[in-house]
Amino acid sequence: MRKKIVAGNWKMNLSLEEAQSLHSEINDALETSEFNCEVYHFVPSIYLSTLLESDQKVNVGSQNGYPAKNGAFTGEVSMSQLSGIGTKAVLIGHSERRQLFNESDILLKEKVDAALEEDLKVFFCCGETLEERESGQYKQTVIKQLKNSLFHLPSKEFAKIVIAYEPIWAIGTGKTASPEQANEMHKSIREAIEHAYTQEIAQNTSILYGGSCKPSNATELLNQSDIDGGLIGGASLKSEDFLKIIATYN
Ligand code: 3PY
Repeated sequence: MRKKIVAGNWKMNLSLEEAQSLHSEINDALETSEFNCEVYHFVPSIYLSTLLESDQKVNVGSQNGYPAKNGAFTGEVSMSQLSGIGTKAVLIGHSERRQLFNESDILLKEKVDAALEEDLKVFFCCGETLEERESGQYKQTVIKQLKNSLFHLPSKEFAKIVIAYEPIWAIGTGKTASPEQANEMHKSIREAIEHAYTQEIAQNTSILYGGSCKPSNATELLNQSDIDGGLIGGASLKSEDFLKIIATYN
């Protein structure tokens, strides 16, 4: 049985005080309620150490990491530094990293390898632009991202990956993929995994949906047959909204 996962991507938001209080509100609420999924907060890296100290029900992960262990890479934080302070997981390939920071499939492949070497749980993001969706090339685009950065992994390593499908046209735009559009892509991703690996691995891989997922659309999206959870942007910044989304899996 694959795991259900609800993960908040805070992006570059919140003061330290706000971050601490949001993290502990979610932890406290989960202490006393039933929930049937793993929960993650992907936080700005300067808050990792502080939040890792109170890492209880909510796992704390980084939004990025650099593949080299150390060296002259001003401003970067390495996967080995992340794991050295107890970070559990890392987001790799979010569309904002691909688009705003020109991260290529080759760099993302190096990041995946470095993160796995450090035993970090990899949440690998993929997704197509509006242009690619409208041209009908959306499945090919996403499968190519997986082939280029993930499918070189041996089965044992690939089995540790969580995939997050985030159509770029649904990020920060208020637009959401319909449950059918999202599930169709998730099915294609699962088929591609089966093709590259085995049916068992494909069936065990958690594939999350991301892109303007909020309480009002979470129930329908997250209950689709091939959707195993959500990577939540704006709605993860409000404890009430994030808890409602987590409650989808009660
Ligand atoms: C969004 O929902 O906007 C996201 O980018 C989640 O990662």
